[in-house]
Amino acid sequence: MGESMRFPDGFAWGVATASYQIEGGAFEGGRGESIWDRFSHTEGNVFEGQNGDVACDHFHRYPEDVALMADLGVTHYRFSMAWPRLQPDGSGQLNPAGLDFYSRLVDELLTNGITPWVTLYHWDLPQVLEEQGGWPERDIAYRFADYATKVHSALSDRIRHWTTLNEPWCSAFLGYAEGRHAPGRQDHPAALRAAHHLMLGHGLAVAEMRRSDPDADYGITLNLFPVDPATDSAADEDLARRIDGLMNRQWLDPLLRGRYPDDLLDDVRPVTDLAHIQDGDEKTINQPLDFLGVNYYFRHVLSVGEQQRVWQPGDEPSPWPGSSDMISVSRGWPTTEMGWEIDPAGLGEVLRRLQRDYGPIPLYVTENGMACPDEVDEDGGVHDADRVDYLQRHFRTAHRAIADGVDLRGYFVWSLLDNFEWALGYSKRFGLVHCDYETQRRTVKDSGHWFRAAAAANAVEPD
Ligand code: GBH
Repeated sequence: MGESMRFPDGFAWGVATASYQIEGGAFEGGRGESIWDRFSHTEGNVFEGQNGDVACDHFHRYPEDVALMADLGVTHYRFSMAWPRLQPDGSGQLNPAGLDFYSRLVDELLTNGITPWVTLYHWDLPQVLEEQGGWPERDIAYRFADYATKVHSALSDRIRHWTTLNEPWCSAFLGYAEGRHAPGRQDHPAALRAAHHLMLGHGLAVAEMRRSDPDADYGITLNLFPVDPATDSAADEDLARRIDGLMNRQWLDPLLRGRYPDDLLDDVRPVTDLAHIQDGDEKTINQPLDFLGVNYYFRHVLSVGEQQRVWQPGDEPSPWPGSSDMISVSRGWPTTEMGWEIDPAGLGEVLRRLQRDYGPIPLYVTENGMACPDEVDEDGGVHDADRVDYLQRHFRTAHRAIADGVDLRGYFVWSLLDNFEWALGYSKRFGLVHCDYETQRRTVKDSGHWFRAAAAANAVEPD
């Protein structure tokens, strides 16, 4: 074994979670209903009819969970706030009990020397706002900015890292196009409007938060993918361009260059007249950012299915407006339990591309991790060797990217705990820590012990 691969001083060794996936306490502290409550309580949407009513009961057990993080040597904790806990009716003054929960959590983190890294929106929209039209309606961008600004002014004395949105692609296209996520709508024009209003809400929120506190850090988290054509046929190459537009450039270009890509707008014109993009919106979206968060899981290798088919109402739901002919090709590589091919090199490609095409901007991996069928062993441990190997390989890739000059400042593993994996319920386990949902007992997995050693050394072993 060669010399260990050390990360730069101050590198953030983080773990990530999201409110609906871990909190539970769904009916406590005056919390309002979210679209995920409604969706998961509606039959047929989630694996075995499961929901986040209790989840990991983090709402009550947060001191134990913060102690676990401290024990693992976590330096930064990325978590999200449930909008309906803070604004049960989607507007107005903040709910004191909701605010109190997050305030206590933040104090607990700070007492343990862990930096809070907040996401304002990780998919749990107040149901009342969905009933007013949800993200496809322009007014919601202003509602989001109002919510963000109020939470920010209440907590920015202690929270210095603010992320507006997690993965707007999922909110817009799984929520409103494919319908596999809440609110479960299947309407391509609406999904494209949702995408724009998410971006607009981000821009409005960052502008207002920065005006009131210029010294804190503001950013956003995107799920980004390398997108490769399966063959060098012109049709596959064109498909890869279109999916790269929808998946990656739809967000990166307005955020960091102040303009939607022309080719993306051309691609979606058969589905929408684009009237929802008003003069000045792109400028609003193009706020200076202090960091960009990258969630990386796998690569898309794509081939055209049917000939250049444009989605029509009544067609099978696809999350790709204007590009419903896409087929994801398997290369036969080993996969995670999600069926995702394990491809650490793809992380390096995403990071280098950001640096090259959109930099300079400080980058953080805000999610990366692996689902495994973990069980507590007779010896009391959880022996997730595959996850240890997965994390090691991805961290090495990150280290090589830094050596090549990529400004990567930290890495948050998804996830601290096994949790509610959206439409897949509790059937997929991503945690460094195992959660027994009957007893709420937490057990640190081998990957958690690996993380502790790596964080303490600020280094990983080379291959
Ligand atoms: C990220 O989403 C999320 O930020 C995080 O909340 C999630 O737990 C994690 O990755 C792992 O998936 O619900 O049937 O569509 C990435 C997008 C969303 C894709 C959930 C897989 C599960 C299958 N993921 N989805 S389904």
